Amino acid sequence: MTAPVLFGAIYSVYTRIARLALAEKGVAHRFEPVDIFDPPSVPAEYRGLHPFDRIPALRHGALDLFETAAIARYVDEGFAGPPLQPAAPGARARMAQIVGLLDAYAYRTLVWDVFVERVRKPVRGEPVDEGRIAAALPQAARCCRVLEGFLGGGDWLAGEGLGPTLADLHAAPMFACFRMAPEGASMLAAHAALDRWYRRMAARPSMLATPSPMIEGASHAGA
Ligand SMILES: N[C@@H](CCC(=O)N[C@@H](CS)C(=O)NCC(=O)O)C(=O)O
Repeated sequence: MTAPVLFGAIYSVYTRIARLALAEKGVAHRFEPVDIFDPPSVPAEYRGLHPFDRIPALRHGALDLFETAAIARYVDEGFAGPPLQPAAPGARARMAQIVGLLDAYAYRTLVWDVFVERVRKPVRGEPVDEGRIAAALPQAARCCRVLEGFLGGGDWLAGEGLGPTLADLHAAPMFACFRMAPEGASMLAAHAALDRWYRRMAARPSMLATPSPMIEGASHAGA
């Protein structure tokens, strides 16, 4: 079968999660840029791949997939390389729980309410909604507290006995954004184990190989 094709944007948090899974597994693939925040540039073919107009999506032979958690799971289960999910049902379910809570409770808060408001809007010359940031911080703190609890003194969110799992790969791009805001950096510093976890993740070759232009400071409208 031909190599998988990942459609997405290098500035995108969710695309980065999929790229991390591909990199951690060492899967050769093609990257097809789709700038979802510039609708006229999005190829018609892509609209057929993702019925909700988001990125990323993955094509592998006859299989088309959207939703990052599903893509990352397929990358782990469909290819050789180090396992990114615990084998034991309980540990695997806990990993899926962390991925779910990141999607449901962390992404919008950490990325849109804090990072985009505090870091991206000034770059774009847009007014910052201080109320939105202030309202998000308790939820951000709750995310930090819960995730730190899952670390439980270990190195990874759900991977005792393994290296990082899909939970770590899901979380790291969100925290890469969050910590760019002073509020995020100080909140991470106040959660020492989570801060150490982030530094551990940030040093991985997969993270170093998938830098986000937004985090390096280049201007872009999206998140
Ligand atoms: N549930 C989707 C979320 C993907 C998502 O929200 N991607 C963002 C970029 S990081 C996007 O496409 N945003 C476009 C928009 O909000 O219009 C997944 O897990 O893949």
